[in-house]
Amino acid sequence: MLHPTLCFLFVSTLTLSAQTLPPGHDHTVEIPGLKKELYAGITAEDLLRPGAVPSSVKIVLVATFNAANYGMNFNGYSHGKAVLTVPVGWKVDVTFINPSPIPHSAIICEKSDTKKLQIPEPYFTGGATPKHLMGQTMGKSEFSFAPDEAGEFALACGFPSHALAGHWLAFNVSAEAKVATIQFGDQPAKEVK
Ligand SMILES: [Cu+2]
Repeated sequence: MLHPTLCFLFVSTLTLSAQTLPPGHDHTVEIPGLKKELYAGITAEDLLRPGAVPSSVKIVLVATFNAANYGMNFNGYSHGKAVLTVPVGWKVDVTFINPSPIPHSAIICEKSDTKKLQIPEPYFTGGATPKHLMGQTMGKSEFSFAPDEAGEFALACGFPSHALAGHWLAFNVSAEAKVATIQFGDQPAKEVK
């Protein structure tokens, strides 16, 4: 396993070299070595779907979905630019997929935790992929949690420094909401059905 400091240096180097590219270039570059069959047919809309039973949702998070944010995205979104909202007490089933050879993971944390270099524990019990600090490459895992507290949270990559680099989506747990909604970028939030 790479030492966390080395990982951070590696990411910093990646970011620095990417910054020298012309604007917009990062969205067109192919990330090399992706195992594409792992996420064939999955779209951004699969970020949030109704669950199999009432009062539940199904989330599919694909890390390195495309080259946005140098691959540090979920289904193409980073820096909290997709906002998932679920009513408090609902059950959340997450499928995490990382088709790339660069390790990533997923963890539910407080929104403010995305400013930390490391996120040690999920905020809600069960809310992380196995060994989220080490991450996973070219694979898939599942986890579930039941948020019993309203607030502003994030579904973040738990690999050291990635959340800090923008590898996270906003996840709101609402005491007022009666349905689950998703908001992509500047578009209005819409109910998932
Ligand atoms: Cu990551």
